[in-house]
Amino acid sequence: MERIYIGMGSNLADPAEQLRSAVNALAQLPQTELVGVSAFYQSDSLLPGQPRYTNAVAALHSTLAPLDLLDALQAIENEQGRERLERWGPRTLDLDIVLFGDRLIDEPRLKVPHYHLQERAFVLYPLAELAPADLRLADGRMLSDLLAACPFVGLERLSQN
Ligand code: PH2
Ligand code: MG
Ligand code: MG
Repeated sequence: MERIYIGMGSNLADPAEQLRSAVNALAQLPQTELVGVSAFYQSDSLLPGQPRYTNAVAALHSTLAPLDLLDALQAIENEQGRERLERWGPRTLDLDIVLFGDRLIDEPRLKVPHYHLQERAFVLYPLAELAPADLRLADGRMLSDLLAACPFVGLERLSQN
């Protein structure tokens, strides 16, 4: 069993409902147990001119191999109407593998830890709700250091999922 953190995001078609549906789908993945979901957070899109995002992080225990999990996440994205028109385009659902146990993965389809983790408050703060305070990433960085370097700015933590 490995502990895996999934970053979830949506900025189309009722984002909070998209995340709730995604959580249900994650809970039904084979060889996988859903062990936690952070609060939902809203923030402006990194790309201007798009609707605001709702983001959260889910924690899983799974024996799926990383690329099998990636396939399963993409199937959930597609199921929820994800259209891949442009890189960083608005999306009904984005499911990213942020951390996968203590693995460093560098494959054409999958880089873990997630490339932009350190600059994305909308991933780091929900992650910090679920991860141990002293979490060390597979590349040696401490989650606490990434948080300290990434201010809680522009994030709105919603009181209800
Ligand atoms: N995802 C992007 C681009 N911009 N902005 C926010 N606030 N949240 C996201 O999840 C996000 C984004 C591409 O993955
Ligand atoms: Mg993403
Ligand atoms: Mg993605």
